[in-house]
Amino acid sequence: MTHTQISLTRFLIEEQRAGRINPELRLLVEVVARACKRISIAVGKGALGGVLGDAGEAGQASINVQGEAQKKLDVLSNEILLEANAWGGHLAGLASEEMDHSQPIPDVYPRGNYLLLFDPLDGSSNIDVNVSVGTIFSVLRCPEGVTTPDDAHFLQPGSAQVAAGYCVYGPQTTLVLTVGHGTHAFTLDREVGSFILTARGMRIPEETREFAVNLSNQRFWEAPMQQYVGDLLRGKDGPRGKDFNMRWVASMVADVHRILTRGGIFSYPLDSKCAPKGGKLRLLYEANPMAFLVEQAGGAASTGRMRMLDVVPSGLHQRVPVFLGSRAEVAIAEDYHRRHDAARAPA
Ligand code: P6P
Repeated sequence: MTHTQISLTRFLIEEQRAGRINPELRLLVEVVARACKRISIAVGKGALGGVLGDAGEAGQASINVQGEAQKKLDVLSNEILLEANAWGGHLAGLASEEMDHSQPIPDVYPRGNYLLLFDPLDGSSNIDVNVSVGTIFSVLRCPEGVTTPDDAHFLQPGSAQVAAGYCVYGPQTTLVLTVGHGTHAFTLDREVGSFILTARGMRIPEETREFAVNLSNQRFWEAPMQQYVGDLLRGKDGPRGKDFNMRWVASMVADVHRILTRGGIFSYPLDSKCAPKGGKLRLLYEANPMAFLVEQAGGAASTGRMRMLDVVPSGLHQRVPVFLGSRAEVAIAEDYHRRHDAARAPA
């Protein structure tokens, strides 16, 4: 690390010195970052580490609360985050995509003022084919006077988050973080073992020519989504008057990182398959942290019909439709939904 490089530790100390975070939140972020380094090492070993493939014994798949087959790395990543966060005294409780219910910090350790929620390894279906995956996390305050938090205490709107971030395990291992004062990226220097500040104050371009959606679901989408994407595909011959490019990694962390870096719009909308569950992506530990990061970078995040960070959660594993990215493009997607709903509203 050269003298001009700023480590995550120095960045957090300077945020604390500026009064933007307190020592407990600084410790929380450092602990999560250290856990992400361990996950990065495990992910990077792949087949050599015996960590690929599905979890479970003797051919019996291990199914999580989402009804999804767990990968070995899903389970390992979850265990790494649980162990790393148990003893520090910064958390009162935590919740994970991989656990049915939230967990208070064990009685043997002191409890702190924060709640941590995470998807320990998002996009895990990509692991076995060596495509980028990532860890997503969200930090809330534990409600005043609550010493043993339960699921209900985690049901806070995304606007209540005090910090959020993800770590993308790709060609680089990069931690992207907000504590409510901009969105910043830190790239792991594997030789030193430190995250180094490589982008301070990321900004998403207002406009874009790039959209990210799983087009194979097109026939299942709601009408406004079909029309919105249909107009994107018509390009300069259609009402948008310009051609668009498409990307779909099927790993939210990788798609969002691209959008934070060069703009775009990401969408996992309602479709007739996932609508009964409310959507595909989870509100508390996928959509909300990504929405916080994106808004802090000048972008927008929405369900298609309302600001994501205003959604009042009704369940720990609640799912929502997601539109996020370049602010002007998200507004256009919302307008397709608004016009559709208005045309069908009772006179
Ligand atoms: P599909 C990964 O499983 C995930 O939760 C997100 O990371 C990703 O954006 C989405 O699901 C991919 O879904 O239906 O394209 O496989």
